Amino acid sequence: MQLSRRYGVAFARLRLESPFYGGKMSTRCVRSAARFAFCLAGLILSLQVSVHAAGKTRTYYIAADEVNWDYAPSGRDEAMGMDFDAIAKGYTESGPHQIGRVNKKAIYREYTDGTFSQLKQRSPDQQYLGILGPILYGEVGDTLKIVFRNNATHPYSIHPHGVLYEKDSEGSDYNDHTSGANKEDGCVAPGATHTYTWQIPERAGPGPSDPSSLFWLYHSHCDELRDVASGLFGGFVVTRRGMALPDGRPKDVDREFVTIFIAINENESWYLDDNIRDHCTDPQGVKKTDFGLAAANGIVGTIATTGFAATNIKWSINGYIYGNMPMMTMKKGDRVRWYVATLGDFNNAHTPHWHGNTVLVAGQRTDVLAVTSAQMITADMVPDAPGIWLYHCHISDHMLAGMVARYEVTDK
Ligand SMILES: [Cu+2]
Repeated sequence: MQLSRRYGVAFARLRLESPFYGGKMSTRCVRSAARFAFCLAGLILSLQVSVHAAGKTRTYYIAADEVNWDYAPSGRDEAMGMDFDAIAKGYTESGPHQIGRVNKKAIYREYTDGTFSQLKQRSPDQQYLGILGPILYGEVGDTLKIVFRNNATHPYSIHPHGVLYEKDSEGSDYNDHTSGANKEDGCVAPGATHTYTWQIPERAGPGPSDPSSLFWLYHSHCDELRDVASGLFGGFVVTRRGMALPDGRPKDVDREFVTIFIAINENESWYLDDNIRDHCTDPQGVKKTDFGLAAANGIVGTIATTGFAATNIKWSINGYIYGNMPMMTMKKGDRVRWYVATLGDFNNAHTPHWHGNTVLVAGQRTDVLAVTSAQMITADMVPDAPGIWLYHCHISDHMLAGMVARYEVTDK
């Protein structure tokens, strides 16, 4: 409104002062010209608003599925290029009082349509996403519609960060004085389906110091601690208005990588007892509270001890430990965008570090980030150093416990 008025006044002034109009016009003429300009500017502005407000509705079909997740599918330490050492064996081998690298979990998986009969396959270059739910995309002005099917045996939900939602689309249940349909989003019963509607207004998009896109987490929030430990988390990218390709990805970026550094605490999982039963050879003898005192190599004071409960925390990136994440590859000179986050209990304060190349975060240069639970950071890299490089948590014992991946920069 204010803008329209300003345009109208400016237009009238232009005509008044313009020699083209002879420099002088009657007051009546000026008034009608101003009115015309005012209306025209108003019309243009309202047209723009309606075009923007329309946006796109992007529909995703996501289920919570129970799977057997393997934290280290190759069965060896790929980061070091060797067999597991004594410490790594604690996290990866099953035994009398060790579950090992395969754990029953619930994860978000994307399907092609509302029948939930066909999984949407991930391309080879997306395999590194591992345990994460599907990465969704939206541009400011869009709406995300999430059709959620709970195929699991516990009630779960999807709670998003950042976006605009009403009470039936929050994915969380607490004393908010709502009732009826507004309660159906928080704990979706096994076998049930719920549709969440998330709008992406300006305040969910990149701020003045952000690059053209940013990252938001989503996760189950029926019983937040246990649901996240069970494996239900993922995220979505929001691109600035006018900066998105048709599929929502930012147009000024060549490669994007989402990495969630997460100590997945299997002791907090809904499936702990299933995993003890299925993988420990002496399930009756398991002491669930045993955190141990020393590491397998005798070092005291780290988190990497031999206790049952300690070996049951998987210090992962996207659900992979000890370099088992499929290689993230990019070319020298690519415009690479990293979305980095963490989630979960008090174990989740991490310092992701790139060897070989540096990143820009909100205009500041670094090669180490600091993230604590549910923080989300966007970092831009233009790699100039070709090679295979370590990408790991810089907290030393997290690294010892397997929080290590690699990325590869190829020469053009
Ligand atoms: Cu860490």
